[in-house]
Amino acid sequence: MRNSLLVTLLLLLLATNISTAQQLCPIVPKPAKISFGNQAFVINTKTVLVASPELSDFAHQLRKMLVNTGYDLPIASGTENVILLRIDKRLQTLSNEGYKLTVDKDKIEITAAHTKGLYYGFVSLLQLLPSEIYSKSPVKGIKWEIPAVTIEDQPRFAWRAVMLDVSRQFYEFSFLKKYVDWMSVHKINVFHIHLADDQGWRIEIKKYPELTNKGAWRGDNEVLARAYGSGKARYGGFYTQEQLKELVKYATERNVQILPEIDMPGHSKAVIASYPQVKCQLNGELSASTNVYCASRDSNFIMIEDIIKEVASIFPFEYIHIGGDEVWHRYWEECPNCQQLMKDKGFKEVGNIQNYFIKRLEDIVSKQGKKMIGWNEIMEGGELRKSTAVMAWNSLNVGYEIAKKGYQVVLAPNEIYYIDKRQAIDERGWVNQIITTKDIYDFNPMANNELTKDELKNIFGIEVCLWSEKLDRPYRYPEFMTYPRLCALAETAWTPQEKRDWNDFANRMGDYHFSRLSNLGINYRLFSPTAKVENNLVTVIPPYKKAIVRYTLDGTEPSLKSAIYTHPFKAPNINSVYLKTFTANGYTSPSTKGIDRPAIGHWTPSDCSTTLKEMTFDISKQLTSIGNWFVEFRYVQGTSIQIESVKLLENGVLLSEDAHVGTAGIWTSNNMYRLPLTSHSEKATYTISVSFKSDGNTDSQGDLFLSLGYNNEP
Ligand code: TNX
Repeated sequence: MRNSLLVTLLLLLLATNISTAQQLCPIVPKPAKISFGNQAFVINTKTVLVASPELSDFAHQLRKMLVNTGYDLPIASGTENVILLRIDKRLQTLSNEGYKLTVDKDKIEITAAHTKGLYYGFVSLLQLLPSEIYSKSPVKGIKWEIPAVTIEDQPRFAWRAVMLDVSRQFYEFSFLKKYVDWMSVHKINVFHIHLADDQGWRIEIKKYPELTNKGAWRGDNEVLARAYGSGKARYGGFYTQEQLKELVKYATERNVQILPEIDMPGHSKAVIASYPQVKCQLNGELSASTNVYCASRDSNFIMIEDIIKEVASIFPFEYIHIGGDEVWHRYWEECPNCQQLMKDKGFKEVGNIQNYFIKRLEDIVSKQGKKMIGWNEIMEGGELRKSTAVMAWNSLNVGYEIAKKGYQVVLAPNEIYYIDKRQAIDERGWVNQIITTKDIYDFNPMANNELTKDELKNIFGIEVCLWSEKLDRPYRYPEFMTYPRLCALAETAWTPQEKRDWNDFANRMGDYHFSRLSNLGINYRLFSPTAKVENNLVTVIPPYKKAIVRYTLDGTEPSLKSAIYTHPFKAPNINSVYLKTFTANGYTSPSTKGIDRPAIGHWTPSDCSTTLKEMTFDISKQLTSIGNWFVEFRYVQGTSIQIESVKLLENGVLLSEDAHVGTAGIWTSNNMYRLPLTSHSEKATYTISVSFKSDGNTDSQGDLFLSLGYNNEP
């Protein structure tokens, strides 16, 4: 009896020891090295910040990051209950951004070769505290305890970035600051702002006031036409140079560099609308549609130089982004002056004009003491300076090819890192592709066997891009699109590949990080549940260990009143099982509507024709109740199809029809067809008849899905 008690005690002791050793790391992105000790440090009235005089300003800044503890930490000397900041040049081996952080009962010590590293040490320190440290204001009644740890940390990539397109939608200045705040929590260090595009010019340029007087606005009485939900009313805005300087200062304090982008020579409708002389000499429709600078006008380069000069004076970052993407060469082909330029310069193809233009931009940028970066199309038509960096967006392979050529590359491949794409099939997004947080997390940008180690070193950064065409609504959707996908990018960019593991990350998000995002006030997308179904038995897969999953069986949104999932259940209709994740404090994910719904049919190249064609599918098995049913066309590959109408028939008799033009392709629009069913008969045969044609090539392929409308509403 006594013996077994002893054994139990021993086992218990062992178990607690193991659990401290295996303690889940709370920090996102996960540090390169972390180990846990035993006795925690507690911030209290005795705590002081200790820093040498030259770090005094910096210490004051860090001190503010702890205001939520309610303790106004003095900067003083001391030996007990101290937070010590120290520069140690020997830590240069961890790069400027690396740091060491040790926490024990009496002392916290952060050391780094540079204040950038000290800052990141502090960012990690905050994530060892209760998540209320990120609240809007001081929180009472919390024990501000920091577990004993030893961390040695440094980033995997030098360039860890997010891009925000402020042209297609205009964001209030205050939003930019919040965006910076949030990214700095994740050790993201480059904020790329897409300041000029066809739909709006967003930066004050003193020498060319019309750029913002006119080019920042669209609507029915403006030089720019309405676009993407902006409507008839005047829509737009811009940032003054004062504001942008303030943003730079704000970002610098948070280790964030601002990369300004002025997209040229294409995507320049806003410039052309404000200063029409910059476009090519063209006639008719071409003249009206052009969004490309004329390459033959020398005064265009003078204007660009003036603009870049002002841009360079606002942003201290060593790079300026000049765009360079999607330039429609058609305009240069049709412009007599550009044709003359080709003859004069002995250019063989219009692509050489692109190279000529980009090289002149290189000269202009380097005259300001800056390096140039541009989208991968800047590589068209000839070589560039090796100091020029390339942002690869067309595909991952394009990025690798350019790195192979010896250029510095930032990978921003649209197929993985475009966070304007939807996160689930029934959410808003630019194209049909779904990119989840897991997709971003699971991708290793350095996994390429074709490149040598040295060539791979040319890939010095990774970046996600938030294009804004479809972000006009709902309110705060950009936050939902950015988080938590940016958390996944941050960990890819910071943490050594061998330390990355999706389950570990998902649990860390669930245990710690989602509540930080909540306290920061971010409208993030909580992970939705998934499920497996076998013979109507539903087994839910919670997205992380502590996830609370609630479900309904009747196609209604799960609420706090719905059943909590505990074990597999039988569902009469899989289509109307809805699942939703809830956090402990009631924040919810979007619902998973229906589980693993199989397609009700497909279209293949052999079904395609360039004239209208009918296809019929029997859906009696799936159409099990009354309600607003939707048929959705999901493109898989090939060219797109155009759908003209979808009919629902009962025993061959027409019940309802939705006739509207929809497209299913890489670009998808109006591809859902609504077919209300007001009475349902068990014995009837239900079929749908689809009328569609394909665009040009007949190699299109895709699937048809059936779903019951949300809450039975259209
Ligand atoms: C392509 S990415 C563009 C953008 C669009 C984006 C939409 C790039 C350099 N050009 O202008 O917003 O696709 O996903």
